[in-house]
Amino acid sequence: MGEQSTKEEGLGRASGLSRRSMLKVAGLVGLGAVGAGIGLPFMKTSIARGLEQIGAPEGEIAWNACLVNCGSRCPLKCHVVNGAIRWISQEDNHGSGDDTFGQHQVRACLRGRSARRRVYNPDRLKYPMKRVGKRGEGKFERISWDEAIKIVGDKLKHTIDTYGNQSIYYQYGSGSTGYNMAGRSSCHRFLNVIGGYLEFYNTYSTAQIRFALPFTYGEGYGSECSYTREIGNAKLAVFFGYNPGELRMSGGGETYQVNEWRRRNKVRTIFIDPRYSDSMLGKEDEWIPIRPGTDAALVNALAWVLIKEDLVDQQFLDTYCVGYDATTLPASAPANGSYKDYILGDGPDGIAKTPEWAARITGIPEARIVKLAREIGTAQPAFIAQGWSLQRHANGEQAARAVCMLPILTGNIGLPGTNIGEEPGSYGYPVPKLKMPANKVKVRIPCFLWTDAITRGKEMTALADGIKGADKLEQPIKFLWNYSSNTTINQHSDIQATHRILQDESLCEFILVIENHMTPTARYADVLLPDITNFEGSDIVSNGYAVGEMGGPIFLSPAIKPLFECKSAWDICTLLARHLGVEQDYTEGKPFEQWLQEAYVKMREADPDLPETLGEARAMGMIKRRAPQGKGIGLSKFRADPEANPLKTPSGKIEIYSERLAEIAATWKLPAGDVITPLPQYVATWEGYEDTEACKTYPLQLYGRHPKGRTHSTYHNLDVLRAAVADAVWINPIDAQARGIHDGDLVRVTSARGHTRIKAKVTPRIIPGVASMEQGIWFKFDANGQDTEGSVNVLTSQRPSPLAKGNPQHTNRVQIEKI
Ligand SMILES: Nc1nc2c(c(=O)[nH]1)N[C@H]1C(S)=C(S)[C@@H](COP(=O)(O)OP(=O)(O)OC[C@H]3O[C@@H](n4cnc5c(=O)[nH]c(N)nc54)[C@H](O)[C@@H]3O)O[C@H]1N2
Ligand SMILES: Nc1nc2c(c(=O)[nH]1)N[C@H]1C(S)=C(S)[C@@H](COP(=O)(O)OP(=O)(O)OC[C@H]3O[C@@H](n4cnc5c(=O)[nH]c(N)nc54)[C@H](O)[C@@H]3O)O[C@H]1N2
Ligand code: SF4
Ligand SMILES: [Mo]
Repeated sequence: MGEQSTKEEGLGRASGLSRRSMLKVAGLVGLGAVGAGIGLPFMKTSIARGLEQIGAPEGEIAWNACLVNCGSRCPLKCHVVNGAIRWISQEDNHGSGDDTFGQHQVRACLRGRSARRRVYNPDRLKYPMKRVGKRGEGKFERISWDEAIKIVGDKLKHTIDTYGNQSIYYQYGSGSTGYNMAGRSSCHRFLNVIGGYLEFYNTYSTAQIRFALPFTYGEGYGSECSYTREIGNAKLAVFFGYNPGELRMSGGGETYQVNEWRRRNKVRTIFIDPRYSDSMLGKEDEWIPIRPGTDAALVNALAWVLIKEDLVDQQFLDTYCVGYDATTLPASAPANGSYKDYILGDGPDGIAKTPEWAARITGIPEARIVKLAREIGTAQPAFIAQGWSLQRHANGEQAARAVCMLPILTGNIGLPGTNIGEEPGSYGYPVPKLKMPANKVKVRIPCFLWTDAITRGKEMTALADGIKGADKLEQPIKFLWNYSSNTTINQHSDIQATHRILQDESLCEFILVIENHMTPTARYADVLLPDITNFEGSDIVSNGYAVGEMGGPIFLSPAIKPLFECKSAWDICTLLARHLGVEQDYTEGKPFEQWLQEAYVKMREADPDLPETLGEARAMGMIKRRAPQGKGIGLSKFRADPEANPLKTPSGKIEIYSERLAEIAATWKLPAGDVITPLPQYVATWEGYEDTEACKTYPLQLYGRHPKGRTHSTYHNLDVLRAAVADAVWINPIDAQARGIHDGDLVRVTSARGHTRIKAKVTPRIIPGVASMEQGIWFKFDANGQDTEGSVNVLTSQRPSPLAKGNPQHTNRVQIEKI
């Protein structure tokens, strides 16, 4: 029984899937009799064993990994038969099958296990191509590699000669995040060799939170998030929009660890989310539904109760923080400008942030707010965390800082069982990177503002548009380099607006796309180059960023030869460098394999227990390494001795009131309605819950969350995954009934930007007044230029958030009607 229950649990934890769905993903559905025949043994064993039992040959083994940006990085064991990947199984502790918690198997989820279907996909790009129709039409003509390299190389030279290197933009892309030396590093190295390129800062993932929290905790705060194991030392865990069950699905990832620590130590856990997510599914102690974009209002009222009931840790606030009350308020702040003044109604707005005040905004009953405050104020220690959805809103910077006020007010920082309010931290095993010449272009743009940098580049300034490294941009983007990214249209906001910008060839003159598949972005390429998949290449990669304390290097080797005429990014860049006369500078005379061998030597110097040769390491796949002891409690050194270990804030302390933000608020040029405040205040925004004007036409709030069946748009074109995880817009029965919508009906979702159609999922798992759909669906226009597929980004806005100039893609107001 013991073994059986572990394995059963193991299957669940790795996939979040029912046994039937697992069979489906493994391609076994339809094999009725065989499937039934393996019933009992299957329960005891893994999917890999299940396959063995129906006679799938073991084949040659080549280790690779799933390199998407889900935060995990699962090793994938490729079983190669006659030169083709026949099936994929998982990390199994080098065949031992050991699954002891802490040394558990890093099992791939449904996506990684289907990766073979990405490799052999009908959408796979086979040859270099040049565009013959209009951008977006998808009309291409096959060309030779020689011609492709000449077109791209000449265009690069022309762009540099005419506009300068600053007009070459390398687009954000998370398609093969895991690559360490291959992939995007090769592209960056090449672009630096030819004189540099316009870089972005921020990411679509964490623009607002990573920009905002340094004002509170100082630069580099990210390494101060507590590992998931601290949940096991807590009495209470409170999660804001944190959904590891759907987002960190690897067997080695956060969801298993969070659940295991909670279960072992019976940690009371409260989830705050507009949606009853899979992270709960009966395992939560409580679900507190909240209106999107209003978490900061909830925090304000919790603070009000904590202050009124004397549940704040005054000593912590006096010793470690700036700006809680008059005692530590900086001299430059207004006399009534402290956090306590703001909460109690003594600040400039004169509003007491009572539970009654917050109940109206958040939709959470007053009594429940009071109870939650008391729980947080009395449970010592409490582990407070937030996912990244709160910050992907128009007031995301404010929300992210606000949630951190809960551990700060209660002194739940720097001690076992606590966390600083961000997502849990993760150990990153250090892996050498590809040697990188400096980028001579010093100016950078926020990654979300690339469309602006095409249309009005020369107008963009540091004070209005967050340009860094210079006061303004000298040139608009003229050459767009897209590698491993669907952000040139599908993943960026307002697809119709982006389409119009890209169609005008006088603006951005050239779009290079290096891809595996004919994606929506690929359809906009001027030249489209077919990349190998990682299953056709090599690299040494580290674990992902959401793996708790268990990491380690993974050694990728080619399972198969490059398909068709596909080439690696390294090879493409070598050819381009040759065309431009800088091959020696690029390669330094070394083939890619030699760069890897040299990197491995360095790795062994740092970690002598690694196998002697890279070949041996490759045969092992992943080599697990736990985080060194003494890591994993956020701000523990600061807590122990704040004088000796000051934070990297101007005061060296936790800045509840930030003088730097006060200065930014006074000097930056912000559009009407945009607000930056020195305190972590709640701010109502355009298309937020309190936007009564937008509410007249668009009564529902809507956000596009991250889907289980895809990582963004990657894996979209796999029929088995689309069948296993059906896309739909979630709508509450109250809202559905008012619109005559039944479960499964086709509906039209309309925002001020455009509309799309999708099936409705009528469910009480989402609160009234709010709708949610999975982002990442590949859009397709009908004859009227409207999307037919259910892509959320025809609904989202290109207006950036005030401080980070990040993507507020979760802030939308829509109407939903039955078609
Ligand atoms: N399966 C899968 N995993 C992924 C990804 C994927 O596409 N698919 N993407 C990966 C990437 S790149 C990233 S950046 C991360 C993204 O991680 P997140 O940004 O954390 O993910 P989201 O899906 O946006 O939202 C997480 C949860 O927050 C809730 N939520 C939305 N708005 C609010 C709000 O205003 N307040 C509160 N309290 N809750 C809210 C949603 O209902 C959802 O349950 O996930 C990674 N993991
Ligand atoms: N509305 C809305 N929009 C969002 C979000 C949201 O929550 N809501 N989330 C945002 C977030 S957090 C992110 S990170 C972005 C993600 O947006 P992207 O970074 O664009 O990620 P993907 O959509 O997964 O696209 C990655 C592309 O890389 C390709 N690819 C994969 N492997 C390889 C490879 O080895 N070589 C090459 N050349 N290509 C490869 C895939 O085929 C795919 O087309 O989306 C953002 N967009
Ligand atoms: S998508 Fe993430 S969890 Fe799933 S197999 Fe890939 S790396 Fe692992
Ligand atoms: Mo992301």
